[in-house]
Amino acid sequence: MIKEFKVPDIGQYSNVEIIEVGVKEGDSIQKEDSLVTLETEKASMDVPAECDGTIKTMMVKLGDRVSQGDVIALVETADTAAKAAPSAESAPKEAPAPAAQATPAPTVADDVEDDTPFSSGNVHAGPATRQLARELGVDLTQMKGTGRKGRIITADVKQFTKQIVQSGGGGGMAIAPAPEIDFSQFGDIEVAPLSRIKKWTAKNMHRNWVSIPHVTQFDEADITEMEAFRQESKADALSKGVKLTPLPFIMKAVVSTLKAFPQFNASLAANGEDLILKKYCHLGIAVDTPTGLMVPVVRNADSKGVLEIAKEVTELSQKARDGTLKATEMQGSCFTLSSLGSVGGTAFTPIINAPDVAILGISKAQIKPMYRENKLMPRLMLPLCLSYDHRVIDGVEAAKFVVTLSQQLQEIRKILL
Ligand code: CAO
Repeated sequence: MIKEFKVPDIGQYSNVEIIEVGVKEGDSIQKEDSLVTLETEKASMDVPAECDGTIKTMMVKLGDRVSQGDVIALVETADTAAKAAPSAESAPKEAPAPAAQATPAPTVADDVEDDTPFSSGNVHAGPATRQLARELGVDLTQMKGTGRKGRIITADVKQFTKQIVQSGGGGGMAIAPAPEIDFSQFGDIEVAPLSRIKKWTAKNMHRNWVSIPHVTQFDEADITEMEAFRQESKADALSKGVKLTPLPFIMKAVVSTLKAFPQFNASLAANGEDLILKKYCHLGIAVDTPTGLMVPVVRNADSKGVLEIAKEVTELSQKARDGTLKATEMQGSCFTLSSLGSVGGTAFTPIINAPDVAILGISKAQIKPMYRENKLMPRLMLPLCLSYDHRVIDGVEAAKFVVTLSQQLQEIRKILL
């Protein structure tokens, strides 16, 4: 028997849009399977099947508008199918629904204690769950339902989203948790707890690494003249109690380059749509301490001279090592420098110190044969490694920044005089 499945009583609503069609012609359906989902301005609701059967003809499609009594589908009901197959061993279990039988109400309710299971394609979930998944941008087909009859409930959507956030990934590439390994099975071990600072650093580094698309641009600056100038100035500085390393010169060159590229002296707003350009220039300096990495901030580096900056870096790094830095002395950086120049290495890829949008890594300067004025000359070359936030800064801008910085370092006297 062919039966018309119609839009049931949907209260005061009429001309309601079909936002989802869960069945197609030829599908076998069971009583209460969702045929279509309707959406009013207040809620969405599934229209469930009145009884078991097979969809013969779909009378509606996605986007159509329907009202109470409109025919959704022509369905060959299960009892007819059984009658048409006399060889079938079992008789239909249910009597055919009389035409006058009340149509089941649409299922508006949802979530944990929803009594009405419904399905759409392969996904069993109610309207509120679907809406939540749409809002959070997660895919219902990737979830396992913990509701009755395996349906997906809002708690499943929240749990699934939480897992993605915690693993720092998404798009089907969520990071699997690291396996717990008993290393003592391979030999003697000792367990040393991480310092408070290292734990804090680990959290921030991980967040910055997974949330910022990093790219690192490399270059070398010829600091032969800068080094000569530093050697000339060293004794005088020392007489004033200041140890003059390359770092404060590099900081002055960075300040000058930031003036030319204000998008590097900036932070991405929390809305992800605005760039906050800073009129001040505070520089973060990565300092290695026995308990871990700290980043004190030299404020208003643009209004300070090399000696003043050198003195301040020495004082701040000493405080960091003594553990006497105040929280305020670690806040407000615009751009950070991380120098491994005293240690060695040719290059590295520093992690951005958010909310900065870039960080400059400095490796050890080395004398290299460079081609100048048609001949090879020994020059002191300083490796520069600029990691930048590719959401904010384009590759060309980063390359220009590093080239400019390199030129500023090459002609450092011009900046300082
Ligand atoms: N190339 C060659 N030599 C360099 C150099 C470079 N790029 N940078 C510094 N040096 C030399 C200095 O000139 C000094 O030698 P002299 O005494 O002969 O002049 C020596 O190395 C030691 O310098 P320093 O370390 O005392 O001073 P600094 O100004 O270079 O650095 C500070 C200060 C606080 C940045 C540093 O002590 C420090 O903690 N660095 C580690 C930062 C870090 O951990 N970064 C990684 C973070 S993870 O991204």
